[in-house]
Amino acid sequence: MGSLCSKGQPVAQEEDEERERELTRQLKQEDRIEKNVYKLLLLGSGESGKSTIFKQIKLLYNTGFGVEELKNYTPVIHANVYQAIKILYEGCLDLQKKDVSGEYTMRRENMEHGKRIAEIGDGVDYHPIGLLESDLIAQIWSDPAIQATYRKANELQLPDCTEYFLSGVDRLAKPDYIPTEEDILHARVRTTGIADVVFKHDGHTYRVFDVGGQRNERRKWLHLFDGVKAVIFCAALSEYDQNLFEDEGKNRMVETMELFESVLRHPSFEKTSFLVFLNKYDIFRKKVLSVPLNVCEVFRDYNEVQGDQERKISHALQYIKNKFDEIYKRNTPGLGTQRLCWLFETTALDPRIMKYTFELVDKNLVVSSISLL
Ligand SMILES: Nc1nc2c(ncn2[C@@H]2O[C@H](COP(=O)(O)OP(=O)(O)OP(=O)(O)O)[C@@H](O)[C@H]2O)c(=O)[nH]1
Ligand SMILES: [Mg+2]
Repeated sequence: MGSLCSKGQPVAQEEDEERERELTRQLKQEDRIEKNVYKLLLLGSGESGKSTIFKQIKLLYNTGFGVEELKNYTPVIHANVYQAIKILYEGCLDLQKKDVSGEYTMRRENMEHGKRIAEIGDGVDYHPIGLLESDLIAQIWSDPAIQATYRKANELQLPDCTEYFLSGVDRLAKPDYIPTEEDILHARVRTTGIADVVFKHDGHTYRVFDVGGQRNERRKWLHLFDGVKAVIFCAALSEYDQNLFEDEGKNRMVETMELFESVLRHPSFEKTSFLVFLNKYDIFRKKVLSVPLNVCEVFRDYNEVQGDQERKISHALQYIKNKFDEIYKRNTPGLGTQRLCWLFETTALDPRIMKYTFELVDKNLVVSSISLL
């Protein structure tokens, strides 16, 4: 699947490098002209939510999505559904092999439906989900063995949009289906290029760049490192019990913290402020009540606090915030004189939370421009 560029158009892989070169040329020119534009970079590892935040910016402060752009997302959403059901089906078959309890034994008809849907999803050409497919998918999804497999989602590289799309698959299969803004925020497309959007807020002009976060994408980031006002570093709070898509032996939170450290140390960012978006707070709130933080190797010293759910959640969140703060301080010589860092817990899917967060970002950046002069 290709990436989405600033105008929301798919970009073929082979066009990437030429576009990168062109973008670098353009940026060099524009940097000279755009002295009054705040340049912000969205950085972070894969699936941390950068593109979702980018989409929220387009929705809140830019032109949003026209009907044609919304429609362009239908194949992406259908592909997300095929991918999710295939991962669940194959994951369930694997679990069944090692299981004697019968928990992972699908109903016989769903074994056949699963095979059929996985084959359709593997096809080279786009096969829209029609009423027939949606019926089969809904049956597979409701199978108790598939639901049991879903509870092991952290081991399966399942996209976070799985439940949202699979539990309402009949809606996506209607012939007159047009994706909603909420659908688009949930849709998962791995970014493979660079995208940008310009917007004005409170008298300031911002230019925000979105990049791909998986390892093989990160070499492209360097093109953007000059003249950056602030880095929005995204880290998914919920990834502490998951391993990387591109390296199944590496914990995602460990990777994110190492990445944060290396970005902080980059000489281009000596005077660049950092806005750390601790994202997927909605998933984290539920997860942390059943999966202890100390399953993650960098959180081994975490001791859960006693008390009600809210207390447990806020205690765990504060612990992670402290970890990021420590990394920032450890890698910032002359603390408070050259750059600043703010931490926010975010849910990129929620427009209200994002609007509130962007207001704070705006205020902090303006204040820091004055105080760091
Ligand atoms: N529940 C939940 N899902 C989120 C949140 N933020 C992002 N997602 C979902 O997580 C998936 C990945 O998000 P992306 O925005 O594509 O991640 P990315 O950082 O751009 O990933 P790369 O392009 O690979 O670097 C999408 O399906 C999003 O809808 C969040 O706060 N909560
Ligand atoms: Mg992305």
